[in-house]
Amino acid sequence: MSKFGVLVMGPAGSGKTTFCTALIQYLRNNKRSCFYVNLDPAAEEFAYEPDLDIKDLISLEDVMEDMGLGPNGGLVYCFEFLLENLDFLTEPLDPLTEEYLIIFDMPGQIELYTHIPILPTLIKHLTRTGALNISLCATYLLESTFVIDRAKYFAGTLSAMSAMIMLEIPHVNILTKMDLVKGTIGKRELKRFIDPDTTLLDDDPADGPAAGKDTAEGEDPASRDNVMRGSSFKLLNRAVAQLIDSFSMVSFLQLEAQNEESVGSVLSYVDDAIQFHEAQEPKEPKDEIEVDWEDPNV
Ligand SMILES: Nc1nc2c(ncn2[C@@H]2O[C@H](COP(=O)(O)OP(=O)(O)OP(=O)(O)O)[C@@H](O)[C@H]2O)c(=O)[nH]1
Ligand SMILES: [Mg+2]
Repeated sequence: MSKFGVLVMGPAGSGKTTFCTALIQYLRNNKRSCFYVNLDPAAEEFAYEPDLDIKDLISLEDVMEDMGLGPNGGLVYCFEFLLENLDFLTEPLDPLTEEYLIIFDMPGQIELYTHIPILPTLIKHLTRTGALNISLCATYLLESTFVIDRAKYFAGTLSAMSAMIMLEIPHVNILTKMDLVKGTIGKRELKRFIDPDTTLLDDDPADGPAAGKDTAEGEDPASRDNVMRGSSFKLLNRAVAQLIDSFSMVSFLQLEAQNEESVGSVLSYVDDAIQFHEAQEPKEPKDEIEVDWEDPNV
């Protein structure tokens, strides 16, 4: 029996929990079953109560207090604890049938997706044949408001690519909160963000006349403004953009969480990536008509 799931990742505040809520609502409206797993040990508020919540295993607040750790160290501790107690996931997920979409709502600490090998270990457990055998699609969410700050946009895109390379499972990148930028950016311009275009750095509206120039005499080279418009910062951004370009792996879907059509469209990409529909049992036709072949009127 196969199982299906979607892992919702992305930086803090990128709209992960809102996307999970919108997905659950959409699945319910379309008579599909889902199982909501919260893996953010600091999350408090939910529109839909999780079916499984990491806070029932371990709470970030307790860890920070008892171990004297900060929020990031505390989070890493919580995930290491989860990896030592995988039955917490296995037992409730094991009985789920192929009709369910299991939604994993992840925390927003970016280091979890970039350089700590905790997630690959967790994903191996979720997807391995013989263990839970979940056909899993990763989604990586990035705020569309990043398009205003191109350096930030490329940094975010690099983190999405890093997660893609590290996790090695089907992966969909999503620009969220599209309603916030819709009226402010033209279609052609938006396309350059959907398929990252390195030339975005050549015509950055944030560049003033001083951009790319080294610090003038008497100015503090370490001040934030000088660093951000200095030639080294430009070169760094260009290198990041070229790295993204040379892999040509990243492109984005667009999401407006309050728009049902938009949520349905993102879900169809996820369904395709995990081949959800191919695994479903054909449903019995509802109104089967009995035909009496002996009847001369038929
Ligand atoms: N306008 C708009 N706001 C959104 C959308 N999606 C999320 N938001 C808002 O963005 C903020 C953060 O959303 P969350 O869903 O909590 O983000 P998150 O990624 O789960 O945050 P963390 O779990 O703290 O990392 C909230 O105030 C949401 O209401 C959207 O599509 N449009
Ligand atoms: Mg959240």
